[in-house]
Amino acid sequence: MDKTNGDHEAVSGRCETMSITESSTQELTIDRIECSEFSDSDFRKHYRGKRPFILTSALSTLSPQTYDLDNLGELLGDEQFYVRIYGEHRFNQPKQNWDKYCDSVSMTVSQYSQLIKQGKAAKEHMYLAYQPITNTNLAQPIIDALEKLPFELDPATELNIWLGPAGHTTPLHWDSNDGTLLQTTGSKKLILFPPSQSRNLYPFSIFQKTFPPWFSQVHPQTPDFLRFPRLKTALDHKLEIVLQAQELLYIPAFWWHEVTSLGDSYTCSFNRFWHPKPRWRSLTNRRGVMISVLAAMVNLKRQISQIYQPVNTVDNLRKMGAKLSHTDSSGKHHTQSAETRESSSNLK
Ligand SMILES: O=C(O)CCC(=O)C(=O)O
Repeated sequence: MDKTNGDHEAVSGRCETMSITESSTQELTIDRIECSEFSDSDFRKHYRGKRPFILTSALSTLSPQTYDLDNLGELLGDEQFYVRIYGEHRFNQPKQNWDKYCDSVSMTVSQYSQLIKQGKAAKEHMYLAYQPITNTNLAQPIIDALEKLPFELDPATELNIWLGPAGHTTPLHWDSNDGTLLQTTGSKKLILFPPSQSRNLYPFSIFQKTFPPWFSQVHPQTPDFLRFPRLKTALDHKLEIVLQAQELLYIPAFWWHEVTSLGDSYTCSFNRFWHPKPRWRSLTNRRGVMISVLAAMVNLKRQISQIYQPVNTVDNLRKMGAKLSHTDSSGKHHTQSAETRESSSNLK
């Protein structure tokens, strides 16, 4: 994702502002605004498509106990979810050396919660990421909270859950729709850059097979200026915030973001994407448009499903009683027990 850093006027008088100095002349900020003091006209005038902001008290109708690991396991029952497995060593290497984005496995939330509690999810960087929950009994209170927001949004995707151990980082990327990230448990550090910095963040090439082209090659928390000299300029435009429980972050389409779960336990968030409005805003990002066109031309969708295609490389998945899954060339998902998969395939 990437976006334009729009005008920078703060909504006067009622925002606590977190600011970071940009190039000593211009100040970039992410406003923290109390939900009851925000309006649709504030949204359209100052933020929509222009800059991120945090709404506090937006999720006060949600009970924190609901998102307790045991309770989530009970609420979601036998439902299977994909869990990404990045593995112990991927994050210690430059992204150019990754052989693939991640492996994945499907399991219930109860099974995954055990892995979090035992520390295995943290050790293996396992993340139950971007899984739709719209059809579960977890969804309605969150959808109700989103419907009560004091500004208008046009849904582009389902409601998704992001559940994972503290310490995990979702690599720097952008999305082509506006996003809202709702934090229900724990806190997350977000590093954001405006779309204007895309070139200085070295996006992966459209032809590269490991990462989709909306991911950056850089690690902003451990910068390699020899390899990526323009990153120095991007860092002058960096925004960094900590999203606390019960807060909601609005991320305009095409804004770069890297997300790290903080604390020493686990975090639970939900997100939903929204069509950029007015609709022509999607066309204002040259790279976004180019990627859409190329995607259509080279059937990028198929490439991506291959990138995420689960492969059994983790021996102890079998011990976890996990189910492995894969996507065939027609896009259909297949799931079988780790035991079966291991004996019927030569994948390591
Ligand atoms: O919470 C995360 O790990 C990533 C969330 C994200 O990328 C998003 O909401 O757009």
